Amino acid sequence: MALTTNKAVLTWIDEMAAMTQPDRIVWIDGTEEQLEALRAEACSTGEMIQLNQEKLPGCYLHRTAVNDVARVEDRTFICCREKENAGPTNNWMDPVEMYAKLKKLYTGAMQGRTMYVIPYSMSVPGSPFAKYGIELTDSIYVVLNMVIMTRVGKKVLDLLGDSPDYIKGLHAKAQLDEKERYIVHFPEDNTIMSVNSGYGGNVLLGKKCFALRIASYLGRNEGWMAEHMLILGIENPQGEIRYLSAAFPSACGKTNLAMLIPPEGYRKAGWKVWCVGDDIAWLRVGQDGRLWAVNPENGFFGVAPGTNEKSNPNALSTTRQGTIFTNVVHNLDDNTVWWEGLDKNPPVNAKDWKGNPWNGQESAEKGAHPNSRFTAPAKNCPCISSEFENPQGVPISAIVFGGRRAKTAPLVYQSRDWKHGVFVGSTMASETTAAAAGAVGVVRRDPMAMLPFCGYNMGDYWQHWLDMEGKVAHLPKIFNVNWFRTDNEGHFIWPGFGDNLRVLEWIMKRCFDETDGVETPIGYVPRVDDINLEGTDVSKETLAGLLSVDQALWKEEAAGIREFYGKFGDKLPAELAHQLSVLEGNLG
Ligand code: OXD
Ligand code: MN
Repeated sequence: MALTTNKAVLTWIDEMAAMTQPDRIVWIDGTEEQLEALRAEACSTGEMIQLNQEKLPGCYLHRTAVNDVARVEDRTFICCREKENAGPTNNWMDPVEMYAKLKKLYTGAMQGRTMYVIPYSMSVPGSPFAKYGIELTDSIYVVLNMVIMTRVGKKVLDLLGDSPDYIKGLHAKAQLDEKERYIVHFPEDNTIMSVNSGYGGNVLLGKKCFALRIASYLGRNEGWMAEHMLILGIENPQGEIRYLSAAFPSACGKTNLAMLIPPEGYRKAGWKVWCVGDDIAWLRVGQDGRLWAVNPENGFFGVAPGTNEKSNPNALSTTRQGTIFTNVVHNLDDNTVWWEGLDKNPPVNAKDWKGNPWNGQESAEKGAHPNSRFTAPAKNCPCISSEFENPQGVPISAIVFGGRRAKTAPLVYQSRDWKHGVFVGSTMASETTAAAAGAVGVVRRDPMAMLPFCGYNMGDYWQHWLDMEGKVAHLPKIFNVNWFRTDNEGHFIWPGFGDNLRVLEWIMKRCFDETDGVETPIGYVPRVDDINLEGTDVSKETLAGLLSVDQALWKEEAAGIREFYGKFGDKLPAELAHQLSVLEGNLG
């Protein structure tokens, strides 16, 4: 039974059903009874495995196909009418051609299957930030993940009413054929189409596809921003909470930073860190002229390997109930899960992420896929912010960019002003990781960590960032951090994790004019005495090294930026070309 009388919705679903030819159509109303029945069905077919309900209540395990374990950037398209509007960093195809190609792949793709209709909201339904979507999928796994990651149910359709203003998403697993796998966005049609994949980032259409690619396009047209950013609140001993948002390329420890536990000395003094979001921020200008942010998601789709009691106890405890694990190790002895970096006791009697027998004490092969994931409800997180559901969001004082740079970038520096900050964000670079398919360990530029997620020409996106300056009366200050500088043996110099709060403390003080900075050719760095090192093994000399700016390396960096900017031709904002010349000038 359809849960709405909205003509635009019903007509679209009829068309999609005529093409994909499912045996039945099921509307997801969001009730627990319906979800429980779906979980049981998924377990009966082997699509999911129910885990030990005493140790992990409400938790399940899923394995994807072995050829389908990560986002596929080379199969991801932005299909707007003009190629130029997708820009040099996106794959593009003419929409007419792409629709025709997809039609062939979707025709009959749901025969013998059920089409689930998932009405969902990104952000709190009914809030000023909220945007609605409907995802059609033939995967129960997708339904159950979307229920964790977004706000799903009939209420969304009630709020949508008769409006045609929603994002259409169609997902079909088809044959999981990697050569015919497409993740396609039609920003001008509010449409997302995903076929031949079952992996989260490609199929949970509310996340990267909607909340970043489509939303970034909407944000530009409507005067707001959709960013690949965590949001956190830092509470000082006086009980004042200040918020920042931070962009890092995939798998740079964003979830860890978002759930940071202060070092002991800080905890004792009364510092607390509150997580508002770990991956995506939507930012709007508030009535008070500040920039306000919400996390449009409702859960965390985090990388499992490396998550442990030390690196991220909050994330670990978040995954202890109501969580779906994907591609981790299944411990057959007690029907729980394990992954590399969880602890030093890999199970002996287990199955690896492919479902093959695996003995963690003996096997040379990894048991969990490096990009194995947990999908966990945000409300489980011990440090979830009391403002998580605030429909107005939180006011942002600092925007932080970062990446993995072994040598070039100092531990932290502050941009001179907004324009320079946009330049800093546009030149971000990092090493690739396992979150995206392809080579690991290669340095690539990833402006604002949005390279794979910007739904339009990146040059126009930078201009949009620059234009925000005129819209926000009280602009956040912009910083860059690098937790990953290494010594000559390749060891990380900065302890990272909770100790990153020492750097965030400086950042917040700068935002409130409570401390000074030292000017360098690339921006302001802290005075060595202004980063609290008490309780660390880091000496002042080491810190001085971490804060140093190597002119020769930065000349190389500037040359790299010039080359990168060259790709954007006329779309490169003049202001950014100017900022690059200023940097070159400063370097002498
Ligand atoms: C992710 C990513 O969040 O790849 O999954 O950025
Ligand atoms: Mn991400």
